[in-house]
Amino acid sequence: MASSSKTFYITTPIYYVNDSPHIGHAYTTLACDVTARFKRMDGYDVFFLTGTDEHGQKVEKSASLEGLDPKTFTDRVSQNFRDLTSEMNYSQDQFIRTTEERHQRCSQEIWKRLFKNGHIYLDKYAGWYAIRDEAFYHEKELINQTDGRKIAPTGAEVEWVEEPSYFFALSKWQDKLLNFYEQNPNFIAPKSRKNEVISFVSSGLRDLSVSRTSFSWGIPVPNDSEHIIYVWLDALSNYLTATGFPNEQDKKYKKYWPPDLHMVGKDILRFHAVYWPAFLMAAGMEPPKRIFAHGWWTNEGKKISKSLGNVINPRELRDQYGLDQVRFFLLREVPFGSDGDFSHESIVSRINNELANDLGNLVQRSLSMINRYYDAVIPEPSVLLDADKILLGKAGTLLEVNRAHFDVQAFHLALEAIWTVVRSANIYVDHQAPWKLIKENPTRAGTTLWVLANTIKQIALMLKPFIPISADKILDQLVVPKDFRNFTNFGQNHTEISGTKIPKPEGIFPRHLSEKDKTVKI
Ligand code: ME8
Repeated sequence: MASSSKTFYITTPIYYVNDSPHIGHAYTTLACDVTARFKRMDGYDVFFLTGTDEHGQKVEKSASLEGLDPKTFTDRVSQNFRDLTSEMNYSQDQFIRTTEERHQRCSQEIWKRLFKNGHIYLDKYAGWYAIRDEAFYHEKELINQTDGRKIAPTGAEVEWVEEPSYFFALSKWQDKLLNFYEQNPNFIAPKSRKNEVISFVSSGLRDLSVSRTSFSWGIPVPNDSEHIIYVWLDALSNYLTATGFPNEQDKKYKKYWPPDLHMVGKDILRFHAVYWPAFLMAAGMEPPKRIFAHGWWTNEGKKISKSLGNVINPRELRDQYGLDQVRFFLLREVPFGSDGDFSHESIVSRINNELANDLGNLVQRSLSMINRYYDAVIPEPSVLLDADKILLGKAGTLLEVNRAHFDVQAFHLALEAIWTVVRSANIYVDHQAPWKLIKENPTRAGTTLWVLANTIKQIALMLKPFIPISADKILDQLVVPKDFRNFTNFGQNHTEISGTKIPKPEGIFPRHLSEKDKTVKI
């Protein structure tokens, strides 16, 4: 596609390499991938970034538990996250690692700017720290356990830390942040999360410890090698590193900064919506445009955790159900932003009812009729009746409708909008009954099959960001040229499809036998 003046910079969190990727990581990156693909098809010049967060005490500890030095350990685990990107068919433009040299330069430059602008001072930290969250907690935030232990509100263990530390003067940013949220009402989404952030900031901000001295796996503080930069300041700056910063002449930096969307889970919203804009404003830089904090997946009603042994490996899920089936399920099942529960029963039901029955049957029966009655050539339309116009109209407006849904990350609504058309198309087939018309009124039968071919094409185009491989198979069956698989002229060129000779249709979404079905069979 020609180069575009519309740019879109989207990021995933960079994942800690203390552990293997699981469904939660796959979910966030999937949401970004679907957005990046949608925007590209819609003519945007997209920069989609993902990667790994490799410094800090948590990673250092995991490496030592494995008996490895942190570098060897992070090389290995980071590769698992990189592998996930191909296993899940993500289309990132860059995969960043915080152990790269360019990132050290970027992170240190931000530090220098904060220091030069008078926002960092040296003091001593004495307080609680949760290694699992890599976060400092105030005594009053902690929950007392019956056994006398204290835990963070996230459930993480905390430990008492006392060490020399540099501080970022976050307390000075309270009013500026509140003002920023007011001026930029779409900065934090969904709304409930935005309210949480505003109430957190309104209740008063304490200065933030931004360096550590009790371990060494991190980026050295410029001019004080006793300290390493706090892992969250290090990690957040990855979004700048990837654009070529500190080279402000870098084409990427000029083109893409500030990011259009940081996609995160609700657990790390505070870091992105409070600390990050404060760091950036203090360094004299533009904050991102939007942070979306999505909800949390549980597994069959239980929190996903290694200790419970119920971690869902995305690769295994893909092998069991199919890649696009998993991609579809994750964004279809749960309103994006809310928490969701994974269950085998629900994925099987989505696959069978919606992919195999609704969509699969629509494609299969429509194309089979073209194959059988029209020698596999998509027929010419004749006069369009109301029913034809209504269906084509519904399909043709999908782009406008879904642009609006994508603008607010309502992926579930985008899929629902597509499914409304899929269901309408199935009702149309049943009502029009082309298999009867072919005997009574062949011209009319041809028109209905042409309407269906067009509708299926629009459906497949709209589904392409979500289920790229399957949507391409549908578009292959309609012989839509690769160059036309985007949103240019969406819903307009209805007639160009007639006269196309199509291949013999093949099923795309096999039904999946549920455990119940399997039991019945035996
Ligand atoms: O927090 N449900 O990395 P992390 C949904 N390195 N999403 C989940 C999930 C679940 N059960 N579990 C994890 C970090 N996630 C930092 C980020 S960014 C500058 C630094 C997803 O490996 C979700 O996106 O702990 C969450 O925010 C992220 O993984 C946390 O990944």
